[in-house]
Amino acid sequence: MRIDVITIFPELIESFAAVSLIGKACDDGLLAITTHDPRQEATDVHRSVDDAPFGGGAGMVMKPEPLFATIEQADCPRPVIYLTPSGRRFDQATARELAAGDGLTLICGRFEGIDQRVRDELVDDELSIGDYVLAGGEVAATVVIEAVGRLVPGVLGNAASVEEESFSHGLLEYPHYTRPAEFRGWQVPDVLRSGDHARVDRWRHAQALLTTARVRPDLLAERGGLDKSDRKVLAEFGLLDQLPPGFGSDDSS
Ligand code: JF5
Repeated sequence: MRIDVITIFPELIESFAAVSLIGKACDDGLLAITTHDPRQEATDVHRSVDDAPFGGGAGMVMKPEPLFATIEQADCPRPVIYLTPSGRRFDQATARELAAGDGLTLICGRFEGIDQRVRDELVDDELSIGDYVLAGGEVAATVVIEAVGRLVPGVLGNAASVEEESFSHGLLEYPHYTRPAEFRGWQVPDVLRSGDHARVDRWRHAQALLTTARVRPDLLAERGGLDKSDRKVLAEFGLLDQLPPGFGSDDSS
């Protein structure tokens, strides 16, 4: 899979892409991450990539010529994606769709953003990693690279963990424990040490349901709320009364 990144801070993306899981995937030939600096395409003596906005107002806007020149000259892979708080929310479903393709290009904006003609004529999709404003799109690009890259076949050692993980089944993760069984007096739950694998699976499912109900009730609603078997497994571990208001089985509202 080829991922090209248009950025005036290529070293930010390159340092990220050189290490850890993504660095290994690049070394193994599974991922090819290439940066393109639009400043290299700027034609004026100052190598300007930004200019004042037409119509006035605060801040600067990234000029269209260096961005068009960069993308056309590098023959960047599609889809071309602009990272912006105005985009549609990037999520695991989008990561899966992108990982199923053979490449993508990420445009990192700086200043107030990029000239609208780049968005109209060059960009295929606009993605946001969340409802906050960054100083530039580079950190958002690293988020997309990691979420997509780890789904490319061969990048993760253990394919089972991809299938099992959070969001694949629309629930948040259950609690994880490792040795020691007692740490500073805090015990690992007995059920995890019982050797009863079916009961362990039910406990984990009950914990995932409870955490999701408390932290992300919207995810549980999307999944269709709690059904009869969900309530049964919560009851098995005495967790029904820990559900937040609105999920209680004795809810009279
Ligand atoms: C950016 C103008 C792009 O801030 C972001 C961002 C937030 N969520 N997803 C992306 O991107 C950088 C800032 C200002 C355009």
